[in-house]
Amino acid sequence: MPVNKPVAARVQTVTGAEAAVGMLAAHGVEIIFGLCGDTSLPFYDALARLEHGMRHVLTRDERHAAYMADGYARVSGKVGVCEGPSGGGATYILPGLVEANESSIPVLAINSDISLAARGRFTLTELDQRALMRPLTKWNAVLDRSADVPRAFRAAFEAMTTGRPGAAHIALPFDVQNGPVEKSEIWADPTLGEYPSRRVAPDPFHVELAAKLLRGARRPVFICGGGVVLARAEHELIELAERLSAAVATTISGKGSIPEDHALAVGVVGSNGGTPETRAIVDAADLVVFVGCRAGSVTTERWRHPAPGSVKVIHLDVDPAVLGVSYRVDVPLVGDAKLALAALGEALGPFTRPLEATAVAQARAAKLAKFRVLAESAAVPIKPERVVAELSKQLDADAVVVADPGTPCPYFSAYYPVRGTGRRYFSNRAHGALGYAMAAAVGAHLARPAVKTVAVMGDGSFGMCAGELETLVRLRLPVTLVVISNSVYGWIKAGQKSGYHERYFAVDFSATDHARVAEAFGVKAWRVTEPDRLAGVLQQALAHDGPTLVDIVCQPLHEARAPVSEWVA
Ligand SMILES: Cc1ncc(C[n+]2csc(CCOP(=O)(O)OP(=O)(O)O)c2C)c(N)n1
Repeated sequence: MPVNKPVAARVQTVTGAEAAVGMLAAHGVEIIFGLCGDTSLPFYDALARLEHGMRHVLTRDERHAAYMADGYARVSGKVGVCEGPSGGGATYILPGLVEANESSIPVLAINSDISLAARGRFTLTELDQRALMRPLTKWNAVLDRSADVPRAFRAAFEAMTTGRPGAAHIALPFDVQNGPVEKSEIWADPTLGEYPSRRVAPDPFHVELAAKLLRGARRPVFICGGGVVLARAEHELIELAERLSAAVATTISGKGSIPEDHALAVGVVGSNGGTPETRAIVDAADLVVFVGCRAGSVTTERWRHPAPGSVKVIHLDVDPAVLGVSYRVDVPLVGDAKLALAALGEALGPFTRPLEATAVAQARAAKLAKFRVLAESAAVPIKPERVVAELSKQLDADAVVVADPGTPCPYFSAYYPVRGTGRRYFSNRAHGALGYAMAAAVGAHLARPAVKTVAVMGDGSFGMCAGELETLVRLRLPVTLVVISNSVYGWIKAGQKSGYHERYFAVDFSATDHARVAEAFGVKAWRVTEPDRLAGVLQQALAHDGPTLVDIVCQPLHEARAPVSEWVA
Protein backbone atom coordinates (compact mmCIF):
# COMPACT_ATOMS: atom_id res chain seq x y z
CA MET A 1 0.00 0.00 0.00
CA PRO A 2 1.35 3.50 -0.92
CA VAL A 3 2.32 5.54 2.07
CA ASN A 4 1.45 9.25 1.97
CA LYS A 5 4.48 11.35 2.81
CA PRO A 6 3.87 14.35 5.10
CA VAL A 7 2.95 17.38 2.90
CA ALA A 8 5.83 19.51 4.24
CA ALA A 9 8.39 17.02 3.00
CA ARG A 10 7.09 17.27 -0.55
CA VAL A 11 7.30 21.08 -0.79
CA GLN A 12 10.55 22.09 -2.39
CA THR A 13 11.91 25.38 -1.13
CA VAL A 14 14.62 27.83 -2.07
CA THR A 15 15.95 30.75 -0.05
CA GLY A 16 14.61 34.29 -0.41
CA ALA A 17 17.86 35.31 -2.10
CA GLU A 18 17.62 32.40 -4.54
CA ALA A 19 14.00 33.32 -5.21
CA ALA A 20 15.01 36.93 -5.98
CA VAL A 21 17.61 35.72 -8.47
CA GLY A 22 15.09 33.30 -9.98
CA MET A 23 12.47 36.04 -10.34
CA LEU A 24 14.89 38.36 -12.14
CA ALA A 25 15.85 35.61 -14.57
CA ALA A 26 12.19 34.65 -15.06
CA HIS A 27 11.45 38.23 -16.17
CA GLY A 28 14.16 38.01 -18.82
CA VAL A 29 16.74 40.18 -17.02
CA GLU A 30 20.15 39.95 -18.67
CA ILE A 31 22.33 42.36 -16.67
CA ILE A 32 22.41 43.53 -13.07
CA PHE A 33 24.50 46.60 -12.20
CA GLY A 34 25.55 46.92 -8.61
CA LEU A 35 27.88 47.14 -5.68
CA CYS A 36 28.40 44.72 -2.82
CA GLY A 37 27.74 45.11 0.93
CA ASP A 38 27.45 43.10 4.16
CA THR A 39 23.67 42.80 4.03
CA SER A 40 23.81 41.64 0.39
CA LEU A 41 25.97 38.59 1.04
CA PRO A 42 23.18 35.97 0.67
CA PHE A 43 22.01 37.61 -2.60
CA TYR A 44 25.57 37.66 -3.94
CA ASP A 45 26.08 34.05 -2.94
CA ALA A 46 22.90 33.06 -4.79
CA LEU A 47 24.14 34.96 -7.85
CA ALA A 48 27.45 33.12 -7.56
CA ARG A 49 25.99 29.62 -7.10
CA LEU A 50 22.95 29.49 -9.38
CA GLU A 51 22.75 28.89 -13.12
CA HIS A 52 20.74 31.97 -14.04
CA GLY A 53 22.31 33.27 -17.26
CA MET A 54 22.51 36.86 -16.00
CA ARG A 55 25.60 39.02 -16.00
CA HIS A 56 26.55 41.09 -12.97
CA VAL A 57 28.42 44.33 -13.60
CA LEU A 58 30.29 45.58 -10.55
CA THR A 59 30.22 49.38 -10.32
CA ARG A 60 32.18 51.80 -8.15
CA ASP A 61 29.20 53.74 -6.85
CA GLU A 62 25.52 52.77 -6.52
CA ARG A 63 24.47 56.07 -8.15
CA HIS A 64 26.24 54.96 -11.29
CA ALA A 65 24.78 51.45 -11.03
CA ALA A 66 21.35 53.09 -11.27
CA TYR A 67 22.43 55.37 -14.14
CA MET A 68 23.81 52.33 -15.98
CA ALA A 69 20.51 50.52 -15.49
CA ASP A 70 18.74 53.64 -16.75
CA GLY A 71 20.92 53.90 -19.89
CA TYR A 72 20.52 50.17 -20.48
CA ALA A 73 16.72 50.42 -20.16
CA ARG A 74 16.48 53.43 -22.46
CA VAL A 75 18.38 51.71 -25.25
CA SER A 76 17.34 48.05 -24.82
CA GLY A 77 13.58 48.52 -24.33
CA LYS A 78 13.87 46.25 -21.28
CA VAL A 79 13.75 46.85 -17.53
CA GLY A 80 17.12 47.97 -16.15
CA VAL A 81 18.16 46.41 -12.86
CA CYS A 82 20.56 47.74 -10.23
CA GLU A 83 21.37 46.69 -6.69
CA GLY A 84 23.22 47.82 -3.62
CA PRO A 85 23.43 47.25 0.12
CA SER A 86 21.57 48.86 3.04
CA GLY A 87 22.14 52.37 4.43
CA GLY A 88 24.57 54.22 2.16
CA GLY A 89 23.84 51.75 -0.62
CA ALA A 90 20.21 52.88 -0.55
CA THR A 91 20.92 56.61 -0.28
CA TYR A 92 23.54 56.40 -3.03
CA ILE A 93 21.31 54.45 -5.44
CA LEU A 94 18.49 56.96 -4.98
CA PRO A 95 19.56 59.70 -7.46
CA GLY A 96 19.59 57.27 -10.35
CA LEU A 97 16.30 55.77 -9.36
CA VAL A 98 14.47 59.08 -9.14
CA GLU A 99 15.85 60.23 -12.50
CA ALA A 100 14.56 57.03 -14.09
CA ASN A 101 11.17 57.33 -12.42
CA GLU A 102 10.61 60.93 -13.41
CA SER A 103 11.87 60.20 -16.95
CA SER A 104 9.39 57.28 -17.23
CA ILE A 105 12.17 54.71 -17.52
CA PRO A 106 11.60 51.28 -15.94
CA VAL A 107 14.46 50.68 -13.52
CA LEU A 108 14.29 48.24 -10.63
CA ALA A 109 16.58 48.90 -7.70
CA ILE A 110 17.14 46.22 -5.10
CA ASN A 111 18.75 47.12 -1.81
CA SER A 112 19.47 44.57 0.84
CA ASP A 113 18.60 45.59 4.38
CA ILE A 114 19.35 44.73 7.99
CA SER A 115 17.55 41.73 9.49
CA LEU A 116 14.04 42.15 10.79
CA ALA A 117 15.31 40.92 14.14
CA ALA A 118 17.84 43.77 14.35
CA ARG A 119 15.37 46.59 13.66
CA GLY A 120 15.15 49.51 16.08
CA ARG A 121 18.35 48.67 17.96
CA PHE A 122 20.78 51.22 16.51
CA THR A 123 21.95 48.66 13.99
CA LEU A 124 24.62 49.86 11.58
CA THR A 125 23.04 51.02 8.25
CA GLU A 126 19.48 50.91 9.58
CA LEU A 127 17.23 53.14 7.51
CA ASP A 128 13.52 53.30 6.66
CA GLN A 129 13.87 52.30 3.01
CA ARG A 130 10.12 52.08 2.60
CA ALA A 131 9.61 55.73 3.50
CA LEU A 132 12.75 56.84 1.67
CA MET A 133 11.83 55.30 -1.67
CA ARG A 134 8.06 55.79 -1.64
CA PRO A 135 7.91 59.28 -3.16
CA LEU A 136 10.65 58.49 -5.66
CA THR A 137 9.28 55.35 -7.25
CA LYS A 138 6.14 54.08 -8.91
CA TRP A 139 6.09 51.00 -6.68
CA ASN A 140 8.16 50.00 -3.66
CA ALA A 141 8.27 47.53 -0.80
CA VAL A 142 10.41 46.37 2.09
CA LEU A 143 9.77 42.64 2.34
CA ASP A 144 9.05 41.27 5.79
CA ARG A 145 8.56 37.63 4.76
CA SER A 146 10.57 35.44 2.41
CA ALA A 147 7.34 34.03 1.00
CA ASP A 148 6.51 37.50 -0.41
CA VAL A 149 9.57 37.62 -2.67
CA PRO A 150 7.99 36.17 -5.86
CA ARG A 151 4.81 38.22 -5.60
CA ALA A 152 6.75 41.42 -4.91
CA PHE A 153 8.91 40.98 -8.00
CA ARG A 154 5.85 40.26 -10.16
CA ALA A 155 4.14 43.40 -8.86
CA ALA A 156 7.26 45.51 -9.39
CA PHE A 157 7.70 44.42 -13.02
CA GLU A 158 4.00 44.93 -13.69
CA ALA A 159 4.14 48.46 -12.26
CA MET A 160 7.32 49.40 -14.11
CA THR A 161 6.20 48.43 -17.60
CA THR A 162 2.48 49.22 -17.69
CA GLY A 163 0.84 52.63 -18.01
CA ARG A 164 3.47 55.33 -17.60
CA PRO A 165 6.71 53.37 -17.17
CA GLY A 166 8.64 54.10 -14.00
CA ALA A 167 11.02 52.89 -11.34
CA ALA A 168 10.47 50.34 -8.59
CA HIS A 169 12.36 49.53 -5.41
CA ILE A 170 12.54 46.34 -3.38
CA ALA A 171 14.35 46.08 -0.05
CA LEU A 172 15.44 42.57 0.94
CA PRO A 173 16.30 42.24 4.65
CA PHE A 174 19.15 39.89 5.44
CA ASP A 175 16.98 37.25 7.16
CA VAL A 176 14.33 37.48 4.43
CA GLN A 177 17.09 36.53 1.98
CA ASN A 178 17.78 33.43 4.07
CA GLY A 179 14.20 32.28 4.79
CA PRO A 180 12.27 29.67 2.75
CA VAL A 181 10.22 30.28 -0.41
CA GLU A 182 8.23 27.58 -2.19
CA LYS A 183 10.04 26.80 -5.41
CA SER A 184 6.77 26.49 -7.34
CA GLU A 185 6.19 30.20 -6.70
CA ILE A 186 9.13 31.16 -8.93
CA TRP A 187 7.33 32.05 -12.14
CA ALA A 188 6.76 35.19 -14.16
CA ASP A 189 5.31 36.57 -17.35
CA PRO A 190 8.51 37.50 -19.21
CA THR A 191 6.67 40.06 -21.35
CA LEU A 192 6.58 42.25 -18.23
CA GLY A 193 10.37 42.56 -18.53
CA GLU A 194 9.95 44.79 -21.60
CA TYR A 195 8.08 48.06 -22.05
CA PRO A 196 5.41 48.99 -22.86
CA SER A 197 4.14 45.58 -21.84
CA ARG A 198 0.41 46.30 -21.93
CA ARG A 199 -0.68 48.89 -24.46
CA VAL A 200 -4.01 50.63 -23.96
CA ALA A 201 -5.97 52.33 -26.72
CA PRO A 202 -7.65 55.75 -26.35
CA ASP A 203 -11.40 56.30 -26.29
CA PRO A 204 -12.68 56.18 -29.92
CA PHE A 205 -14.97 59.13 -29.15
CA HIS A 206 -11.97 61.33 -28.42
CA VAL A 207 -10.10 59.94 -31.41
CA GLU A 208 -12.96 61.10 -33.68
CA LEU A 209 -12.92 64.57 -32.09
CA ALA A 210 -9.16 64.80 -32.55
CA ALA A 211 -9.41 63.71 -36.19
CA LYS A 212 -11.94 66.46 -36.79
CA LEU A 213 -9.59 69.07 -35.36
CA LEU A 214 -6.70 67.73 -37.42
CA ARG A 215 -8.75 67.90 -40.62
CA GLY A 216 -9.68 71.50 -39.95
CA ALA A 217 -6.23 72.76 -38.92
CA ARG A 218 -4.20 74.91 -41.32
CA ARG A 219 -0.82 74.64 -39.57
CA PRO A 220 -0.79 71.69 -37.19
CA VAL A 221 2.41 71.03 -35.25
CA PHE A 222 3.27 67.90 -33.31
CA ILE A 223 5.40 68.38 -30.20
CA CYS A 224 6.76 64.97 -29.27
CA GLY A 225 8.15 64.13 -25.86
CA GLY A 226 9.90 60.99 -24.73
CA GLY A 227 6.65 59.05 -24.99
CA VAL A 228 6.98 58.49 -28.74
CA VAL A 229 10.32 56.70 -28.44
CA LEU A 230 9.20 54.88 -25.27
CA ALA A 231 6.15 53.51 -27.10
CA ARG A 232 8.09 52.92 -30.33
CA ALA A 233 5.46 54.96 -32.12
CA GLU A 234 7.84 56.64 -34.59
CA HIS A 235 6.40 54.93 -37.66
CA GLU A 236 2.80 55.86 -36.81
CA LEU A 237 3.85 59.43 -35.99
CA ILE A 238 5.71 59.97 -39.26
CA GLU A 239 2.94 58.43 -41.34
CA LEU A 240 0.36 60.69 -39.70
CA ALA A 241 2.53 63.81 -39.96
CA GLU A 242 3.15 63.15 -43.66
CA ARG A 243 -0.55 62.74 -44.38
CA LEU A 244 -1.30 65.99 -42.56
CA SER A 245 1.80 67.78 -43.78
CA ALA A 246 2.30 68.68 -40.12
CA ALA A 247 5.59 69.95 -38.72
CA VAL A 248 7.12 67.66 -36.07
CA ALA A 249 9.04 69.27 -33.22
CA THR A 250 10.47 67.37 -30.28
CA THR A 251 11.60 67.86 -26.74
CA ILE A 252 15.13 66.78 -25.83
CA SER A 253 13.83 63.36 -24.74
CA GLY A 254 11.75 63.21 -27.91
CA LYS A 255 14.80 63.24 -30.17
CA GLY A 256 14.50 60.06 -32.22
CA SER A 257 10.75 60.47 -32.82
CA ILE A 258 11.52 61.46 -36.43
CA PRO A 259 14.80 61.57 -38.34
CA GLU A 260 15.98 65.16 -38.03
CA ASP A 261 16.75 65.30 -41.75
CA HIS A 262 13.09 64.54 -42.57
CA ALA A 263 11.35 67.37 -44.50
CA LEU A 264 8.86 67.88 -41.64
CA ALA A 265 11.33 67.68 -38.75
CA VAL A 266 11.70 70.96 -36.87
CA GLY A 267 14.23 69.76 -34.30
CA VAL A 268 14.18 70.49 -30.57
CA VAL A 269 11.98 73.26 -29.20
CA GLY A 270 12.06 74.88 -25.79
CA SER A 271 14.38 76.85 -23.57
CA ASN A 272 17.21 74.28 -23.66
CA GLY A 273 18.24 73.38 -27.21
CA GLY A 274 15.45 75.32 -28.91
CA THR A 275 16.29 78.33 -31.10
CA PRO A 276 14.30 81.35 -32.32
CA GLU A 277 13.76 79.48 -35.60
CA THR A 278 12.25 76.38 -34.00
CA ARG A 279 10.16 78.55 -31.68
CA ALA A 280 8.72 80.42 -34.68
CA ILE A 281 7.26 77.17 -36.04
CA VAL A 282 5.44 76.56 -32.75
CA ASP A 283 4.23 80.17 -32.60
CA ALA A 284 2.80 79.93 -36.12
CA ALA A 285 0.75 76.81 -35.37
CA ASP A 286 -3.03 76.89 -35.12
CA LEU A 287 -3.15 73.39 -33.59
CA VAL A 288 -0.56 71.79 -31.33
CA VAL A 289 -0.59 68.06 -30.71
CA PHE A 290 1.46 67.12 -27.66
CA VAL A 291 2.41 63.46 -27.91
CA GLY A 292 3.94 61.67 -24.92
CA CYS A 293 4.98 65.08 -23.66
CA ARG A 294 4.26 66.72 -20.34
CA ALA A 295 4.37 70.23 -21.79
CA GLY A 296 6.66 71.24 -18.94
CA SER A 297 8.66 74.38 -18.29
CA VAL A 298 11.61 73.62 -20.60
CA THR A 299 9.62 72.44 -23.63
CA THR A 300 7.21 75.38 -23.55
CA GLU A 301 9.66 78.03 -22.32
CA ARG A 302 7.65 78.39 -19.13
CA TRP A 303 4.29 77.89 -20.83
CA ARG A 304 4.79 80.80 -23.25
CA HIS A 305 5.34 78.84 -26.53
CA PRO A 306 2.76 77.91 -27.58
CA ALA A 307 0.99 80.85 -26.01
CA PRO A 308 -1.95 79.61 -23.96
CA GLY A 309 -5.24 80.38 -25.69
CA SER A 310 -3.64 81.07 -29.06
CA VAL A 311 -3.89 77.53 -30.38
CA LYS A 312 -6.12 74.54 -30.16
CA VAL A 313 -4.52 71.67 -28.23
CA ILE A 314 -4.75 67.91 -28.59
CA HIS A 315 -2.89 66.22 -25.76
CA LEU A 316 -2.02 62.54 -26.02
CA ASP A 317 -0.38 60.78 -23.10
CA VAL A 318 -0.52 57.37 -21.48
CA ASP A 319 -0.79 59.10 -18.08
CA PRO A 320 -4.17 60.81 -17.59
CA ALA A 321 -2.66 62.98 -14.84
CA VAL A 322 -0.57 64.82 -17.45
CA LEU A 323 -3.46 66.18 -19.49
CA GLY A 324 -4.73 69.68 -18.81
CA VAL A 325 -2.05 70.50 -16.25
CA SER A 326 -0.29 73.19 -18.28
CA TYR A 327 -2.63 73.95 -21.16
CA ARG A 328 -6.36 73.98 -21.65
CA VAL A 329 -6.90 70.86 -23.74
CA ASP A 330 -9.44 70.79 -26.56
CA VAL A 331 -9.21 67.03 -27.04
CA PRO A 332 -7.66 64.70 -24.46
CA LEU A 333 -6.33 61.37 -25.66
CA VAL A 334 -5.35 58.91 -22.95
CA GLY A 335 -3.48 55.90 -24.23
CA ASP A 336 -0.39 54.38 -25.72
CA ALA A 337 1.17 56.66 -28.37
CA LYS A 338 1.57 53.89 -30.96
CA LEU A 339 -2.05 52.76 -30.72
CA ALA A 340 -3.42 56.29 -30.48
CA LEU A 341 -1.51 57.64 -33.48
CA ALA A 342 -2.56 54.62 -35.53
CA ALA A 343 -6.17 55.17 -34.48
CA LEU A 344 -5.94 58.84 -35.47
CA GLY A 345 -4.64 57.79 -38.87
CA GLU A 346 -7.60 55.49 -39.35
CA ALA A 347 -10.10 58.04 -38.14
CA LEU A 348 -8.82 60.56 -40.68
CA GLY A 349 -10.07 58.27 -43.42
CA PRO A 350 -8.74 59.19 -46.88
CA PHE A 351 -7.92 62.75 -45.77
CA THR A 352 -4.51 64.09 -46.78
CA ARG A 353 -3.02 67.55 -47.10
CA PRO A 354 -0.43 68.15 -49.86
CA LEU A 355 3.13 68.27 -48.55
CA GLU A 356 4.00 71.84 -47.61
CA ALA A 357 7.28 71.89 -45.80
CA THR A 358 8.65 75.27 -46.86
CA ALA A 359 8.36 76.89 -43.44
CA VAL A 360 10.16 73.99 -41.79
CA ALA A 361 12.88 73.95 -44.44
CA GLN A 362 13.41 77.70 -44.09
CA ALA A 363 13.58 77.49 -40.30
CA ARG A 364 16.09 74.65 -40.44
CA ALA A 365 18.25 76.43 -43.01
CA ALA A 366 18.28 79.65 -41.00
CA LYS A 367 19.20 77.82 -37.79
CA LEU A 368 21.93 75.85 -39.55
CA ALA A 369 23.41 78.90 -41.27
CA LYS A 370 23.98 80.61 -37.89
CA PHE A 371 25.40 77.41 -36.44
CA ARG A 372 27.79 76.82 -39.33
CA VAL A 373 29.55 80.16 -38.91
CA LEU A 374 30.55 79.19 -35.37
CA ALA A 375 31.08 75.50 -36.17
CA GLU A 376 33.76 76.39 -38.72
CA SER A 377 35.51 78.78 -36.35
CA ALA A 378 39.24 78.25 -35.80
CA ALA A 379 39.10 80.24 -32.55
CA VAL A 380 40.92 79.16 -29.42
CA PRO A 381 39.56 78.09 -26.98
CA ILE A 382 37.53 75.76 -29.17
CA LYS A 383 33.90 76.72 -29.62
CA PRO A 384 31.28 74.17 -28.50
CA GLU A 385 29.70 74.43 -31.96
CA ARG A 386 32.95 73.11 -33.46
CA VAL A 387 32.87 70.11 -31.13
CA VAL A 388 29.29 69.23 -32.10
CA ALA A 389 30.04 69.62 -35.81
CA GLU A 390 33.21 67.49 -35.76
CA LEU A 391 31.57 64.74 -33.74
CA SER A 392 28.42 64.77 -35.91
CA LYS A 393 30.56 64.34 -39.02
CA GLN A 394 32.34 61.31 -37.64
CA LEU A 395 29.54 59.37 -35.99
CA ASP A 396 27.48 56.86 -37.95
CA ALA A 397 23.73 57.40 -37.97
CA ASP A 398 23.21 54.48 -35.59
CA ALA A 399 25.55 55.81 -32.87
CA VAL A 400 24.19 56.54 -29.40
CA VAL A 401 25.10 59.89 -27.84
CA VAL A 402 24.47 60.65 -24.16
CA ALA A 403 24.73 64.28 -23.06
CA ASP A 404 25.19 65.66 -19.57
CA PRO A 405 23.80 69.01 -18.41
CA GLY A 406 25.97 72.11 -18.84
CA THR A 407 27.34 72.77 -22.32
CA PRO A 408 26.58 69.32 -23.80
CA CYS A 409 22.79 69.25 -23.38
CA PRO A 410 21.72 72.45 -25.16
CA TYR A 411 24.39 72.19 -27.84
CA PHE A 412 23.90 68.55 -28.76
CA SER A 413 20.12 68.77 -28.40
CA ALA A 414 20.01 71.70 -30.81
CA TYR A 415 22.70 70.79 -33.31
CA TYR A 416 23.48 67.06 -33.20
CA PRO A 417 21.26 65.67 -35.96
CA VAL A 418 19.66 62.35 -35.09
CA ARG A 419 19.48 60.53 -38.40
CA GLY A 420 16.96 57.79 -37.88
CA THR A 421 14.39 56.92 -35.26
CA GLY A 422 14.53 55.33 -31.83
CA ARG A 423 16.90 55.95 -28.95
CA ARG A 424 20.06 57.43 -30.47
CA TYR A 425 20.44 60.45 -28.23
CA PHE A 426 19.44 61.11 -24.64
CA SER A 427 20.08 63.23 -21.59
CA ASN A 428 18.80 63.05 -18.02
CA ARG A 429 16.07 65.62 -18.33
CA ALA A 430 14.02 64.88 -15.22
CA HIS A 431 16.51 66.20 -12.66
CA GLY A 432 19.45 67.11 -14.86
CA ALA A 433 21.98 66.01 -12.26
CA LEU A 434 25.60 66.39 -13.30
CA GLY A 435 27.63 63.22 -13.78
CA TYR A 436 25.02 61.05 -15.52
CA ALA A 437 26.34 60.54 -19.03
CA MET A 438 29.40 58.36 -18.40
CA ALA A 439 27.50 55.67 -16.52
CA ALA A 440 24.41 55.92 -18.73
CA ALA A 441 26.69 55.37 -21.72
CA VAL A 442 28.01 52.17 -20.13
CA GLY A 443 24.43 50.87 -19.87
CA ALA A 444 23.62 52.07 -23.39
CA HIS A 445 26.68 50.30 -24.79
CA LEU A 446 25.83 47.03 -23.07
CA ALA A 447 22.29 47.27 -24.47
CA ARG A 448 23.49 47.87 -28.04
CA PRO A 449 27.13 46.79 -28.23
CA ALA A 450 27.36 46.79 -32.04
CA VAL A 451 27.12 50.59 -32.33
CA LYS A 452 29.39 53.37 -31.11
CA THR A 453 28.37 54.98 -27.83
CA VAL A 454 29.64 58.42 -26.86
CA ALA A 455 29.16 60.31 -23.57
CA VAL A 456 29.64 64.08 -23.64
CA MET A 457 30.14 65.79 -20.29
CA GLY A 458 31.28 69.06 -18.76
CA ASP A 459 34.23 69.09 -16.37
CA GLY A 460 31.74 69.60 -13.54
CA SER A 461 30.17 66.29 -14.50
CA PHE A 462 33.55 64.60 -14.86
CA GLY A 463 34.25 65.44 -11.21
CA MET A 464 31.09 63.58 -10.21
CA CYS A 465 31.69 60.34 -12.12
CA ALA A 466 35.44 59.83 -12.59
CA GLY A 467 35.54 56.72 -10.40
CA GLU A 468 33.63 54.75 -13.03
CA LEU A 469 36.59 55.06 -15.42
CA GLU A 470 37.83 51.93 -13.68
CA THR A 471 34.61 50.10 -14.61
CA LEU A 472 35.02 51.07 -18.27
CA VAL A 473 38.62 49.82 -18.23
CA ARG A 474 37.82 46.59 -16.36
CA LEU A 475 35.07 45.75 -18.86
CA ARG A 476 37.17 47.03 -21.80
CA LEU A 477 34.20 48.95 -23.17
CA PRO A 478 34.81 50.78 -26.46
CA VAL A 479 32.90 53.84 -25.24
CA THR A 480 34.25 57.29 -26.08
CA LEU A 481 34.05 60.03 -23.45
CA VAL A 482 34.24 63.66 -24.47
CA VAL A 483 34.93 66.25 -21.77
CA ILE A 484 34.03 69.88 -22.49
CA SER A 485 36.70 71.40 -20.31
CA ASN A 486 36.27 75.01 -19.23
CA SER A 487 37.15 75.07 -15.49
CA VAL A 488 33.77 76.50 -14.53
CA TYR A 489 30.23 75.57 -13.67
CA GLY A 490 29.45 77.38 -16.88
CA TRP A 491 25.69 76.97 -16.92
CA ILE A 492 25.38 78.72 -13.56
CA LYS A 493 27.92 81.37 -14.47
CA ALA A 494 25.85 82.11 -17.59
CA GLY A 495 22.83 82.55 -15.32
CA GLN A 496 24.81 84.99 -13.15
CA LYS A 497 25.82 86.86 -16.29
CA SER A 498 22.35 87.18 -17.79
CA GLY A 499 20.33 87.67 -14.61
CA TYR A 500 22.67 89.09 -11.97
CA HIS A 501 24.80 91.72 -13.74
CA GLU A 502 27.86 89.44 -13.93
CA ARG A 503 28.18 89.22 -10.14
CA TYR A 504 30.05 85.95 -10.41
CA PHE A 505 30.12 83.97 -7.20
CA ALA A 506 31.49 80.50 -6.44
CA VAL A 507 31.33 79.09 -9.95
CA ASP A 508 34.98 78.87 -11.05
CA PHE A 509 37.29 75.96 -10.31
CA SER A 510 40.82 75.11 -11.36
CA ALA A 511 41.78 73.34 -14.57
CA THR A 512 42.22 69.58 -14.52
CA ASP A 513 44.06 67.58 -17.17
CA HIS A 514 41.27 65.03 -17.61
CA ALA A 515 43.29 63.09 -20.16
CA ARG A 516 46.00 62.38 -17.59
CA VAL A 517 43.42 61.36 -15.00
CA ALA A 518 41.91 58.97 -17.53
CA GLU A 519 45.31 57.60 -18.47
CA ALA A 520 45.99 56.83 -14.83
CA PHE A 521 42.93 54.56 -14.91
CA GLY A 522 44.15 52.91 -18.13
CA VAL A 523 41.93 54.82 -20.56
CA LYS A 524 43.48 55.91 -23.86
CA ALA A 525 43.16 59.67 -23.79
CA TRP A 526 43.94 62.94 -25.57
CA ARG A 527 43.85 66.61 -24.55
CA VAL A 528 42.93 68.96 -27.37
CA THR A 529 43.36 72.74 -27.27
CA GLU A 530 43.61 73.54 -31.00
CA PRO A 531 40.55 73.16 -33.24
CA ASP A 532 42.50 71.79 -36.19
CA ARG A 533 43.55 68.74 -34.13
CA LEU A 534 40.00 67.90 -33.17
CA ALA A 535 38.93 65.87 -36.21
CA GLY A 536 42.03 63.68 -36.18
CA VAL A 537 41.88 62.98 -32.45
CA LEU A 538 38.17 62.18 -32.50
CA GLN A 539 38.72 59.80 -35.39
CA GLN A 540 41.37 57.90 -33.45
CA ALA A 541 39.32 57.87 -30.27
CA LEU A 542 36.17 56.59 -31.98
CA ALA A 543 38.10 53.87 -33.83
CA HIS A 544 39.90 52.51 -30.75
CA ASP A 545 38.56 49.19 -29.49
CA GLY A 546 38.70 50.13 -25.81
CA PRO A 547 37.60 53.08 -23.66
CA THR A 548 38.82 56.48 -24.82
CA LEU A 549 38.57 60.02 -23.49
CA VAL A 550 39.02 63.27 -25.38
CA ASP A 551 39.49 66.29 -23.13
CA ILE A 552 38.62 69.39 -25.15
CA VAL A 553 39.54 72.79 -23.75
CA CYS A 554 36.49 74.83 -24.75
CA GLN A 555 35.10 78.33 -24.75
CA PRO A 556 33.32 78.72 -21.39
CA LEU A 557 29.56 78.47 -21.65
CA HIS A 558 28.87 81.98 -20.32
CA GLU A 559 30.91 83.42 -23.19
CA ALA A 560 29.37 81.21 -25.87
CA ARG A 561 26.19 81.62 -27.92
CA ALA A 562 24.36 78.72 -26.36
CA PRO A 563 20.88 77.77 -27.58
CA VAL A 564 19.35 78.65 -24.23
CA SER A 565 16.54 81.17 -24.61
CA GLU A 566 16.89 82.80 -21.19
CA TRP A 567 20.39 83.95 -22.02
CA VAL A 568 19.68 85.05 -25.56
CA ALA A 569 17.58 88.08 -24.49
C1 LIG B 1 24.11 67.26 -9.01
C2 LIG B 1 23.94 68.63 -9.55
N1 LIG B 1 24.30 69.70 -8.81
C3 LIG B 1 24.14 70.95 -9.30
C4 LIG B 1 23.56 71.15 -10.52
C5 LIG B 1 23.30 72.56 -11.02
N2 LIG B 1 24.03 72.78 -12.27
C6 LIG B 1 23.44 72.74 -13.47
S1 LIG B 1 24.49 73.00 -14.72
C7 LIG B 1 25.77 73.23 -13.66
C8 LIG B 1 27.15 73.56 -14.18
C9 LIG B 1 27.70 72.51 -15.07
O1 LIG B 1 29.08 72.62 -15.09
P1 LIG B 1 29.96 71.74 -16.05
O2 LIG B 1 29.61 70.31 -15.92
O3 LIG B 1 31.38 72.08 -15.84
O4 LIG B 1 29.48 72.19 -17.49
P2 LIG B 1 29.49 73.66 -18.11
O5 LIG B 1 28.19 74.28 -17.74
O6 LIG B 1 30.66 74.42 -17.58
O7 LIG B 1 29.58 73.40 -19.56
C10 LIG B 1 25.38 73.06 -12.34
C11 LIG B 1 26.26 73.19 -11.17
C12 LIG B 1 23.18 70.01 -11.22
N3 LIG B 1 22.62 70.09 -12.42
N4 LIG B 1 23.40 68.76 -10.74
